[in-house]
Amino acid sequence: MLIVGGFLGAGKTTLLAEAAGRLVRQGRRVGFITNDQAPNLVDTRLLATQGYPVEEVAGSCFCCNFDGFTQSAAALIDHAQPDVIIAEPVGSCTDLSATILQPLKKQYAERFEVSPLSVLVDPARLRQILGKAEGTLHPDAAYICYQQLEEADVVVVNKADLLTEQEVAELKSLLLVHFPGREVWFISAKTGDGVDEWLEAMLTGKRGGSHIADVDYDRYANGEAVLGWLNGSFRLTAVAKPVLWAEFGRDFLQLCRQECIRRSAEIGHVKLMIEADTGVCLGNLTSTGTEPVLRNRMSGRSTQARLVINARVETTPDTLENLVREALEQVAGPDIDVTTEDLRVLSPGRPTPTHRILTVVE
Ligand SMILES: Nc1nc2c(ncn2[C@@H]2O[C@H](COP(=O)(O)OP(=O)(O)OP(=O)(O)O)[C@@H](O)[C@H]2O)c(=O)[nH]1
Ligand SMILES: [Mg+2]
Repeated sequence: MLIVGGFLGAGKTTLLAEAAGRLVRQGRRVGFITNDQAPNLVDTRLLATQGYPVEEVAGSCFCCNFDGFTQSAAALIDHAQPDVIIAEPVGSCTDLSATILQPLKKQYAERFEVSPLSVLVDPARLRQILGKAEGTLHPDAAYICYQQLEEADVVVVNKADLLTEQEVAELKSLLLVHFPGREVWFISAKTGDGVDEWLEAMLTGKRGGSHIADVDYDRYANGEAVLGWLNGSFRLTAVAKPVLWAEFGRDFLQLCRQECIRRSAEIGHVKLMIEADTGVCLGNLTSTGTEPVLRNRMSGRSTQARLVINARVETTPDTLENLVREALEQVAGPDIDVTTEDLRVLSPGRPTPTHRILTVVE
């Protein structure tokens, strides 16, 4: 059981899809458990379209629905017999060691070997939460990101392709001061650098959950509550002429970014997936300070597509809904018809874990 945490947009799904590909090439079977506060998850669609068996715990995080988590694992074992189960918790979740890893070791020692808890972090966010760059996240959201690293067995600084050697050295020494005793990796899920070595180290049989953070649940709850949450699924139909959906996705994310900047609403993650008979397109926006990133695997224009949007932004759910609807309307214009299939907006409730074990289970 390989659980990989880390803040919104740190690159968990990108890394885990990359890791799964490597395991499959080695002849190992892999299954995923994804997690969100609401259905229609880009990550689930993304992994499922790559052919992996995926179970989704939707409607609450793993820690508040431990039984849902273990039932998903049991379902995966039943229908896919995985050698490795990879689980990605919600990016705003922390205290996983006390609420997931320790209970797994205590109650399911016979069933699962629990790998070290890896926590991914984006280098730009890391600088912010360690006070080395101006912070745009709400202090309580930054607190969650810090606590995630505090409870990690293994700190994984992802997106190392964006760092110079000097920056790597600086971040390494900062991590040593803030999180002594944690194994630290610098990898790039994008280029694959360090992924094999990290993966091998996680699957050697070393047990996870050697640290438990002293999490202040008031700050944790507030750090989640400042985020508006939107999951939506839409049908897109070009009424005039066929469309390059990647351009549509990029324009939509650009508009979202501009609107968030105008409203001083920091972005946790706005991601989208567009599926058409010409292929798939993915788009991500991980802060107001960065440009959207599009990964286009479509072969040309088409007239019909399905769009899934997951947005986590520091604003109220109502404002987020208006922002997304207005951006969609503007990008679609008169030439594209947008039909909403499903739309959920919420603000995460106070986390109330099923179990919370505050001593390390040996
Ligand atoms: N430059 C760079 N970008 C990366 C790397 N890994 C991931 N990304 C990008 O980071 C963005 C977020 O990636 P995801 O894998 O969706 O992040 P996540 O942690 O799963 O996000 P949530 O599920 O929302 O918590 C995407 O635009 C990725 O392409 C990396 O190693 N280098
Ligand atoms: Mg993800």
